[in-house]
Amino acid sequence: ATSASTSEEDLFNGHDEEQIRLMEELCIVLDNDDKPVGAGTKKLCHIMDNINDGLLHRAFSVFSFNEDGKLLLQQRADEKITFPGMWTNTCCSHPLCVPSELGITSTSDSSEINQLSAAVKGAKNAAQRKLEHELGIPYEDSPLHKFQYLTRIHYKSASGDETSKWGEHEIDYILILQTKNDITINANYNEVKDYKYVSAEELKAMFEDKSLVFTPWFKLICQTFLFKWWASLDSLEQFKDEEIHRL
Ligand code: DMA
Ligand code: MN
Repeated sequence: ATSASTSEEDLFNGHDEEQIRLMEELCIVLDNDDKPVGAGTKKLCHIMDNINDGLLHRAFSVFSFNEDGKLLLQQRADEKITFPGMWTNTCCSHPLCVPSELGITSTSDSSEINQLSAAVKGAKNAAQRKLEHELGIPYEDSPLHKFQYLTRIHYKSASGDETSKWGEHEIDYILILQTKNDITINANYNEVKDYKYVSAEELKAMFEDKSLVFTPWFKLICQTFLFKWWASLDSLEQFKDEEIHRL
């Protein structure tokens, strides 16, 4: 049978059933100023043709550090439809179109600052949910008050080369989580292939290893902000802003 280039069989050909199922999740579709304008399936939000037409959605990125100041990295599972097998920050995903993650404000306090703080709460709830789903980190090891929101990053990237059908186009909420050394980690191998704690020096050495591949958003954040944050984990407040950094 003939089919368009973005037919169902082409898009999901050879992919993992569980990861195909997760493509039904409802992401928060945004305008350029991070204002929610609707819902879109994870599938539609990550199709490069739609992204090239301007489709943008909300995301979060967690950077979790232990008491020794080491950062928890993960290597994405080969089952992931987007960016498989790549090394990246602790945990990334999307706040979903559910009340706890949408960041709904009442009309009486709809100032921009209140909208941002409601959206940050939604991102923290989503982050707690996904740390548990991907890495088996129990909620008691990631209490909501321990997440520190820093800023937002707007970026776009194809998953693989320019010909790839999948990609990302997000406004990404950056969350820092500082934990004890002995938190529980119980990886979900459908999500995560490997994980490890690294110092800044160890991460820089990993970047020199040509056999390792890193996600584009993690590379962008490393090139811009990460090492400044990392050097000041005790005084992160100075880096907090209400901006959307377009990378
Ligand atoms: C998407 O992460 C979010 C960012 C910031 C790239 P992901 O592909 O790991 O999402 P999920 O785990 O929901 O598949
Ligand atoms: Mn995304």
